[in-house]
Amino acid sequence: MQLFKLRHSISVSILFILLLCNSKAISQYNTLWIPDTLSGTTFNLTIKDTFAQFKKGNQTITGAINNNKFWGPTLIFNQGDTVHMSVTNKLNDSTTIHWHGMHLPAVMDGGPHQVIPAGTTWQPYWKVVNKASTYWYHPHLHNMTMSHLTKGIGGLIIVRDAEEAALALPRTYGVDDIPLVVTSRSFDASNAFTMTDNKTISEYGDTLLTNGVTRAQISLPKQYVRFRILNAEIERGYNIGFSDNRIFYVIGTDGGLLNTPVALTRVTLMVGERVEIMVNLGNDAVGSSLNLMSYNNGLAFGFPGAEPNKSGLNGSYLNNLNFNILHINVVAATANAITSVPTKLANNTYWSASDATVSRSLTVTAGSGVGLSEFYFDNTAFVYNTINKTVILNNIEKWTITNSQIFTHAFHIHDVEFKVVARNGSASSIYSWETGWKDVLYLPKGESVSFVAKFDDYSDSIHPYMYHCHFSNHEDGGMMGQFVVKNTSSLPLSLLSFTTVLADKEVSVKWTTANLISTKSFAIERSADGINWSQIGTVSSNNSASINTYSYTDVAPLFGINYYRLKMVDNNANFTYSNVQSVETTSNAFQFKVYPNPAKSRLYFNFTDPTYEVYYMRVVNQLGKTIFMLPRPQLQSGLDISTLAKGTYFLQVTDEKTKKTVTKEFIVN
Ligand SMILES: [Cu+2]
Repeated sequence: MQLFKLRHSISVSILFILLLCNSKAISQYNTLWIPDTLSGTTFNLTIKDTFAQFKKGNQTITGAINNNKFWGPTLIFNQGDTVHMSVTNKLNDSTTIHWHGMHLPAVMDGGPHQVIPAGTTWQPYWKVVNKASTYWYHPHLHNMTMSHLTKGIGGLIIVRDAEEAALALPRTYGVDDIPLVVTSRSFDASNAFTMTDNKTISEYGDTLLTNGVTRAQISLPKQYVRFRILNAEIERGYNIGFSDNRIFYVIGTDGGLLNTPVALTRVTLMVGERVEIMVNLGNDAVGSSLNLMSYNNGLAFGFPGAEPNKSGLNGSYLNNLNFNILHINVVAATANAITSVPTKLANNTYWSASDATVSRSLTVTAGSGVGLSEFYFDNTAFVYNTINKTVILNNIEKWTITNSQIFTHAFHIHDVEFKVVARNGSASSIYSWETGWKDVLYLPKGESVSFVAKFDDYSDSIHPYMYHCHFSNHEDGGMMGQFVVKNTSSLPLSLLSFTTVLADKEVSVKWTTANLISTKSFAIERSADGINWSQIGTVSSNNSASINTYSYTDVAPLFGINYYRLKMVDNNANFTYSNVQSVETTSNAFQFKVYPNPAKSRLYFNFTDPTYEVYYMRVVNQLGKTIFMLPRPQLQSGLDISTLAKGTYFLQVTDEKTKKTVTKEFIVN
């Protein structure tokens, strides 16, 4: 009995000690959050304000996508698919979502010009032509980028393709293929994120967040594992390695797999850059642990985050420190574990400096010093309506960016993946890990870096692409420029207007051209999805320079959205496409007139079908602000608009049956 009691009390004590150890482990590390994934070809993203518990006490106001508390889902794209995005902005601010690294038309790019006003949905789409790699999406509204990124808005994109799928690589998301989004934040006394906008607070956070988790840990199997690491910082650079200095293998960079893996013990990762690495845990004992670290201690001034000061201007607790990114606990191997790194990964053929037919240079210069304007390109701050460069479609260009300023930058260009061809003029000086496709480059102080890219597939003389420093404080401060890709082989041709006329499905297509001396004919093409096109008719030009407006009437086969474009064929059988426009055909039941227009106090509705009921109605002002939201409105005695100020408004009327929305303009006088 005594013995039993003693044993019992010992076992209770051991249990108590175990619990203590366990609770210590819990308090020391938090489980790494693995973002949920969305796949397929239709992606719904809702950007919203929310809150997350990072610290004891108050929750922190954050921004996130869908049901997350910070950051967003990982989008899985398959090369060759056409992806349709539906991005709803439920913030109180306008924002944009840029598809970082994606090769797509400029109007789909989500740069500063593709504004998504609060309360609206933006629906870009494109065919995925990028190689398998890790990309990301993030806000890009000029002057708001740092603010919206700081909130936590963004997400990863994983592109898969046949070349990558054929390799024996770790590919089980969250098990042996781990996404790591590294950034840092500072918190004020009430646990709100603090952010630089007056240069008194650091751009560098004091607290590291790995996938939005402080002191993150993960259990990983005893085998080769893959990390897809994104530097999602505002400004800090990382010098990544493992706590026992073990070798790891870089298998991919921003725009795809390397041709062969590169063995390293450290890799630099600037803001916006991604790196895919493989590391062997096969020789680690189950139950052992190690850390993925950033070795920022002792780095020379100029590397972002190497500053010695822990507070004040550019100060941060993490500055010039070696710090943990992820605590790794080794557990048993999985079935079908990957036990080696392929010796051959990809068959990329890269551009070399001699392929370029155009050379450009950009120089990092000092900014005005006012506010965030610390640095510019070529002494010129970003101006929303100024196109800084014009690139001719299909040009292969060499760009050299020279940084003779006192600080490092991260240069990013939209539209293309490029090949770094020289550092300080020397091809042999490029880093071993940057031999593959890139869209961000590390631009240390006092260096120049050259890259070569081909600007193919997409031209648009109106909508520009951006190039900028990816430090969002520098970018917001004006360290950004924009370029258009122009197709000079085609004559200007644009679709003017579309109207549904007469019957339900009758569409009038009108277009205009510059003088069409050499043009023979136009083919009119229609598509139900904007992707697959068929010719529906032709119109011949009379070759008269004086007539440049044409029209064609089509009867669409379906109610709903129809897409139209023109194919212009010249006398040499060269052809070019116009811009694409859409027109919505609606059922008769949904046809209605609004009167009087202009109106003063009451607006009346005349539906073709008098028994028709509206599902939802919104009245929106010219700035896109919703004034009235009217679910299933009773409209027999009209709509009271007496509270509206004089001006132009839009009625957005949603059909009960199809849930499609028609917008009509009206004026209050
Ligand atoms: Cu910069």
